[in-house]
Amino acid sequence: MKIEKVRLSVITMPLKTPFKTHLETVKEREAIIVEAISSDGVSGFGEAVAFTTPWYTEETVKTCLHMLKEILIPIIQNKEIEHPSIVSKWFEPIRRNMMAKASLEMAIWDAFAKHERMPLWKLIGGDREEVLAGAVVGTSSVHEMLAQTAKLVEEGYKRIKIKISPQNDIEFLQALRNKYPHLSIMADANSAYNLGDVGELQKLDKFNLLMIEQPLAVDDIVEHSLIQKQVNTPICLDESIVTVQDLKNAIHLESLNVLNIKLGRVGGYAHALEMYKLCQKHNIQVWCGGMIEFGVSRAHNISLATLDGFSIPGDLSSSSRYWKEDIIEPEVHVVNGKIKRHNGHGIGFEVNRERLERVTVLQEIIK
Ligand code: OSB
Ligand code: MG
Repeated sequence: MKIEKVRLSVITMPLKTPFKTHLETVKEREAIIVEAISSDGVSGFGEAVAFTTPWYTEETVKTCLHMLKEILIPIIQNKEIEHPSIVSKWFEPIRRNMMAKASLEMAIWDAFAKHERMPLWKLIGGDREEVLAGAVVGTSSVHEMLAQTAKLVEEGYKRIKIKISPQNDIEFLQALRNKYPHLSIMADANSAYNLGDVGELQKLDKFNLLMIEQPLAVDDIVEHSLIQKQVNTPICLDESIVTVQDLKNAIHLESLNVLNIKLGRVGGYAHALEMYKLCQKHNIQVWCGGMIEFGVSRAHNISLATLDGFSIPGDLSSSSRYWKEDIIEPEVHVVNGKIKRHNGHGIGFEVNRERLERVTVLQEIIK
């Protein structure tokens, strides 16, 4: 298979309700839909999940656009691709820029699976018929947090993650636990704590959380290990694990018990699969993270989460969690806390081109 041209569509859509973390409030989501078109006319889709501003990682929509156009697409264009796992090797001389790399790499995996006339989940070795869903609540008031949670629980979600910081953690978690004594709850701090907060973090043990995600700095591995030795709640890393080497270091230091795997953060499938295998070998649990994404990335997440080891519900929610109308057909639906995988070729969902056009603010075709 050869990729002859790539269509880049920058799209933008408002969220139904703003998503708040201690770092940023996301009201409007911008992303790039990457369509890799093979010389046989087969289209594969990927999504660059960077935000408009660099609050989660250093990438932005504009840096991704630059990387794709000037650096990454020229590397893969019109080269024979015998298997999509080669793409991340071709990208090795290019430093970081994981979300830009992932968006093109995942489009190529989709196109390749379609060429092979098989589902992408099968190509990567998945087998779960249904993946385990979960929803995330990012608000600044307890009232709003409880209201959103109640709606999600009613919709069948069995696992809720809330965004916390030292300013609201006890208040939020106490309220949530009082109302839902048996719900699976996770808390994501997006680096809101530091080593001196160990006492504060120990106080969270009593809420019986599934895990606490990324309490300390985005570039820390050492201090998470020190914290994990002093708190009972399992530590899950997100931002700290960008490369396979990061994961090896973290395993070596026992800095994590759980890994949140995001295709975008780690540069695509090849790295995600390598990390998955390492985690299995070292008894680290894994789940699929979310990026407030559109349908293309949602579909890829579902493929990834069909791998047997994805035994913890991920940040995998219905299209309707954030969007009035998604860009894929059918939309993603969570039923009874699960999402059925699709058995069509590639990602198994179709991009609704008319809908995509309507939300596109910039389009370029790289030939
Ligand atoms: O830290 O996991 C995170 C969303 C955007 C950026 C970072 C994170 C998140 C989430 C997932 O928490 C939200 C979702 O996609 O439902
Ligand atoms: Mg996180």
